[in-house]
Amino acid sequence: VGTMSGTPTDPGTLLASARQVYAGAFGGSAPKIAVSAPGRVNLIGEHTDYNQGFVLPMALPLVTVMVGSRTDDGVICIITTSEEADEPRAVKFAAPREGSPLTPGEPRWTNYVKGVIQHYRAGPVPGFNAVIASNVPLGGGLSSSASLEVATYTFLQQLCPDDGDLVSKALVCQKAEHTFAGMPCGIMDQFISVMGMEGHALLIDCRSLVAKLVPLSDPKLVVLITNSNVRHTLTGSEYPSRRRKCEEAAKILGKPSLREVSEASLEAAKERLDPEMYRRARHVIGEIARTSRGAECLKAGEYKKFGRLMVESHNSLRDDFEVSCPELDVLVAAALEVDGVYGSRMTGGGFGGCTVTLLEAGAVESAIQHIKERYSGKPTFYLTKPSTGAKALPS
Ligand code: GAF
Repeated sequence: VGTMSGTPTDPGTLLASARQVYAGAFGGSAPKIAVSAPGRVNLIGEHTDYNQGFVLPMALPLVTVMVGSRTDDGVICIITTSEEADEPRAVKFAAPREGSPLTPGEPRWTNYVKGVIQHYRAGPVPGFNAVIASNVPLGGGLSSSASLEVATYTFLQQLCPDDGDLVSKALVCQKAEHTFAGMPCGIMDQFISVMGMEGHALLIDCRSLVAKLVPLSDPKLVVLITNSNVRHTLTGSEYPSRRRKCEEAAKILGKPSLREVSEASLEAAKERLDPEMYRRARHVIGEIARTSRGAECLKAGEYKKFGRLMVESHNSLRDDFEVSCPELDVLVAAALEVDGVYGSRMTGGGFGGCTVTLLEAGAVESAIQHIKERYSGKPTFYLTKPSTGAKALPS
């Protein structure tokens, strides 16, 4: 990961600092368990996962790490080193038992952890002490929450092993987000954080939950992430209301999901949907088609074609799905003015966060320079490579 305006802590340093905080807080001892789980960037396929469609994300070298050890007192004690987390940053609570489940509450950052503990499949979870550290920007649209959930699950697997089924692991983490964070997200973020593969993006079919590897390791190609540093809150009403509209549209069209609706049948049924619902459905149906075409283009090395699909995706998210914002639009427009840029779009849920730009390696410096000149805010840049999913680290 490289950046022109503030280098994120490298994973080794992150781990070392988590270990140090652990030793300071827990009597000088070394943690017996260490795990990491990545954030993600989605190349194309936005707001399609909860419509049973396709998505094409890759795991990032930005990660959440969790270190810790089992205790015998049935008490869970967790510290986060994140300065952006709400207070308090150290919490203690009893491990869940039959009749006394964990419940969501304050501070909010603990809900992602508690939700996973509560829904863990191979419980009962014993007491433990742990420290969490992350270099995934919080609320930046790069799945800091999914990386926290998946790190927690991976940590629990070291404490009390489960059967290792990766799809169920992603589903439990998604359930934690639904029930403890109140965010009715799709499966993309947890899935890629669990299953990411170095050198590959994943074309995930969110209906069958089967993923195909899409190689992405051409040294002439760069994936540049630009953080607008404008915050979004997806737990607000916008995300759930988009999701509801899509589900209502599918229902009116007599289908289980918008995945089952073709562009032609949407046009034929246009009069049966209110105009807003029609535009939302048009985005989703077009985006699902763009995503499977996009995967083919990447495989064939047709970067210009892929770039055009990225731009179509952005325009559709801006105009039909209405989840972009002026800052993201400026970042995309600026990137597209640079020679050697194939395509650019907002990535993630929207309303702030990041853009993703695909470009020739030789164009990176001029792209960053130009975007900085055009954007009135303070962007952060990440040059990223598709990375590995969650894993246990040597302790
Ligand atoms: C957020 C959600 F968590 C994902 O499930 C997905 O819907 C995404 O927004 C939009 O594509 O990251």
